[in-house]
Amino acid sequence: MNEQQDQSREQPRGEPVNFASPSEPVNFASPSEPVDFASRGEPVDFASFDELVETLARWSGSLPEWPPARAVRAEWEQIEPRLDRARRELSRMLVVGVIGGTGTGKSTLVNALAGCDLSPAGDIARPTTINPVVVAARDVDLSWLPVEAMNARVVRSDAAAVANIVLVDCPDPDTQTESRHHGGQATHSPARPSDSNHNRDLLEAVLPACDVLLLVSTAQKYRSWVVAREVAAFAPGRPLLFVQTHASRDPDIRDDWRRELESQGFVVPRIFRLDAVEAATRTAAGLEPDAGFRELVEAIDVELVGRAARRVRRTGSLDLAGWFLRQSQESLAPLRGPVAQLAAGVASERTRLEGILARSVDSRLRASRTAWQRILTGEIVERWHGGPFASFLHVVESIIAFWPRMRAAGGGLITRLLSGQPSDIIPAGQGGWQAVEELGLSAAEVEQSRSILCGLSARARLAEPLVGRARLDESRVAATVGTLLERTAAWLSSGIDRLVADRRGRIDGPVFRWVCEALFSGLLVAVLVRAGWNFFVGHLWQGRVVDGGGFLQEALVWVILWGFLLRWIAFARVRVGLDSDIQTLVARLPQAHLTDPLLTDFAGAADATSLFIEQGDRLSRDHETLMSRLTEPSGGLGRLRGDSR
Ligand SMILES: Nc1nc2c(ncn2[C@@H]2O[C@H](COP(=O)(O)OP(=O)(O)OP(=O)(O)O)[C@@H](O)[C@H]2O)c(=O)[nH]1
Ligand SMILES: [Mg+2]
Repeated sequence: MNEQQDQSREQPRGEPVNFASPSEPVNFASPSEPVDFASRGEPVDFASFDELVETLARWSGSLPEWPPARAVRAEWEQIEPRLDRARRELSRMLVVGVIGGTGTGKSTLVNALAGCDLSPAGDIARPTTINPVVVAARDVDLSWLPVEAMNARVVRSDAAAVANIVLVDCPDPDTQTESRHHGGQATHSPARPSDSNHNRDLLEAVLPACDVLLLVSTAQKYRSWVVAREVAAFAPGRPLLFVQTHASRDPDIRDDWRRELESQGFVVPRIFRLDAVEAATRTAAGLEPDAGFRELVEAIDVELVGRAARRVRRTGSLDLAGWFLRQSQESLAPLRGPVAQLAAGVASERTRLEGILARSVDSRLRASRTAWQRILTGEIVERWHGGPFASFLHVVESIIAFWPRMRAAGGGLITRLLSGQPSDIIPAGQGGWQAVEELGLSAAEVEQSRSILCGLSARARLAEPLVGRARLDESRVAATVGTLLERTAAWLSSGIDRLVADRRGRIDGPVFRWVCEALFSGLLVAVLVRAGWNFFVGHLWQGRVVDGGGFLQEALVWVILWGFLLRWIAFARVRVGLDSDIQTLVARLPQAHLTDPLLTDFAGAADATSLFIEQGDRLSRDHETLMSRLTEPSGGLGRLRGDSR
């Protein structure tokens, strides 16, 4: 028998008209829902709850590689079917499981509620109830209840108290094994719950089918029967009723019991106190029930029947989701510190490696004076055309271009970039650490950072595949170094371009250019005028002997020297402040996150785990908001808050 046929059972007798039709597909977000809730003044939008459930499902499965997140997922997989079932069976009548220590009067109470002796009760043998007894109204179809799996006996009752609920008289999980072990003899042994206990299995079959748990205890049993131990696993999301029996015989222990329960994490708004034997007697005699029993019957009617049943399920679902969130938060709590430390560790190791890279780049750039000179002069000369000084510069440039270029061939990344060679070529056989040695990033430096982060990861329970090892294997070294080089080259070449463009702008103005041209041309004109004067005035007019090519040679030397002086002044202007510009360029290096590929696995893991924890916090807040919008379900129903004090 399975639980899915609940949609097709009969409408119970005396069912209030507002009870939703069983065949109606029920969903928290269905349009009919808000009407029901609005009428009760409960402003919870259950579409929001559906959304929360969906987000919880997504969140719990979002980081399966992280063991703590996997544990959260495993917990969710236990919870989800119950939430789903509660949603599908929103309008089905509630199953109330009566549980408690042996001899506390569970069967007597069930009989009192059922109005006749349906479940054997007494003192002849302990425990009296061996198998669960299911009490339901005569016309209620129980095909949805896993009676066989529960090993239960079904009995029918016409009593009003059980007209709209299904009662299950559960055997005491503490004792059944012991009694069976002793051949069913009446032994009142203080057996302890254990996983080998057959009754735990039985309870595990019965309790999942129960929507509400009715805890029965007595003045003698309420301390020794540790409710949390037996029921805690099933209590989340299940409203609870607490009943002290034997009222005619025992003192009132409700205050003390409440404290006991509260210390176990239960919310206990109310404890009923009644005498089941007396109640049964009065019912049989057709007398008015006494106050305690009447209050319980009324509470069942008000809190568990009709619309209240729907509310119980909804509240229970919300409670269950909250319980799951609290459990998750609790299990993630010890990891908050380590995850934050890992994130901080990634940041500090990143800064350390960036510092190493920045220092190397800085010293390399400063040391490459010749290369800077060449790149800057090359840039300027390329742009200067059409004047005698420009022509002089071009001639000088083409003469000196050979030697330094040849020397610059090969070399490291910075040398290649400054000599205008393509930066994207990693020389053959240099895929390993030696390719980035020039940048100061040796295998030892990187391994030092990675081993620190490995330690922090282990504390945050992060391992492969989320994070790698301290020492990268060859293929990863090649890939990482390749990416690092690529990024550094791209960043450096754009930085160098910007720097060069900036410096070029200082002398590229027409005024400076024309001043240089004028000064250079001035000497040329002076030489020509002097030569013309010598020839025309000195030789032809005054009859002096022409001094041949000597003057021209001398003039040429002066022109060249003057040209070089002007060239030096022009380039000096470009060079002034180069060091501080390099410093500015290098200061921007951290923003480029160039060393990220070296620690990318740790950074990714720290981000993913922090995000997982943050999302859990956000979901808890969302849940709290939903809970705060839900008015307390009732004055009588307790619940497991989850955090025992
Ligand atoms: N005076 C008094 N006696 C009660 C009350 N409830 C139960 N008893 C008696 O306590 C004894 C045990 O009651 P049961 O109902 O069999 O207890 P149980 O919890 O079902 O016990 P198990 O089936 O063994 O788990 C019986 O003799 C009952 O008559 C009560 O409220 N008042
Ligand atoms: Mg019993």
